[in-house]
Amino acid sequence: MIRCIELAEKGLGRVAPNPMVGSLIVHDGMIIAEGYHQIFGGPHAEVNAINALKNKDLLKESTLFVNLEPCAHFGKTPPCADLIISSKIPKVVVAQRDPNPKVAGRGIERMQAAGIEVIEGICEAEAEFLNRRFLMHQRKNRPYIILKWAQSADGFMDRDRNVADDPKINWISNPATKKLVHLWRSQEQAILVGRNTIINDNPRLDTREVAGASPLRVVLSNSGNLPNDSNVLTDGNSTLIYNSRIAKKNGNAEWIKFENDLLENALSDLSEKGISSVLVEGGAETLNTFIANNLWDEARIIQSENRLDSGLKAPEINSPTGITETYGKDQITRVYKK
Ligand code: AOF
Ligand code: ZN
Repeated sequence: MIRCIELAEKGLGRVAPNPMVGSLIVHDGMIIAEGYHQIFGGPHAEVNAINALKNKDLLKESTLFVNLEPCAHFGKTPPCADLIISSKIPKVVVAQRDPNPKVAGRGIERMQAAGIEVIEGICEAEAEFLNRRFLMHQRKNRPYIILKWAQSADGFMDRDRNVADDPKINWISNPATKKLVHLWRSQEQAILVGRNTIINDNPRLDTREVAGASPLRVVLSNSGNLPNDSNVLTDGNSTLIYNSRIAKKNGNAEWIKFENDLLENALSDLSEKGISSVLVEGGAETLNTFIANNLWDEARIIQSENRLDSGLKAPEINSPTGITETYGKDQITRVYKK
């Protein structure tokens, strides 16, 4: 099952909002075929594993492993449970059930009704962690939320904008870290910043340092007022601006208005649009809004070796149990809520 999860992970950044799924076939104690869900809309893991096997006769003496319950619905592909049944596989080992209401136990029931022995719950915690984005999206109708920020060794996020031309502005100097952040962006479906970040940094919020796809750009702003020449409005890629005043479309930018509960409504609207994860890149005010509303699942904090001595205080989260690793000259701490 750990091997299934390893295979599944190859789909990170390619299959969302679908789950990452890996599958393999074991005959006589040996893995004889492997497959995983490679691309959104493409064949499911079980289909790829079964198709990878040349000698289909072996299937009737084999066990199929898969980290998610085989599907029971006609989606973009026919039900995997039916393929497993028609392939005469006698035993299936599953890490966890699929909460998608179209599946939700029906895949397992259908296989059992056909006489297949089904074992559940193997490496369930690992499978749960693997698919934390998909599972949040399915169960809570909101995207999985990853907060990300960089801070100085003394806990400041940025220079104080009121102090002119602080020479230490470029304190995140490690280019490897920048590349890592672009990799993180390519692994999530949306990237979110507040209005101040657009005005102060005029970011492009893309993945130009890595090969992966760029996420949908999302701006959270009460007024919805952004400078007309902002990169996120002019470069031709899509941007959503959730705000409390304006509803309009202009080229690839769309202003979506919610007069009340802007953050909650923005998140459920993203969820309905099929966004299963969002990387929140700041600034401090936006990050603190997510923290104050208890709307986050994971935080990734990049800490530089440099001090700023003054400035805007970095957010604080009251979950001190993080895993810290050294990354070049920076330290990266990951915190998972609860
Ligand atoms: C599986 N194996 O490898 C995956 C499954 O639109 P479709 O047809 O691709 O269906 C997507 C849904 O199927 C997805 O929401 C999830 O419930 C399940 N994904 N199931 O048996 C797989 N990727
Ligand atoms: Zn399937």
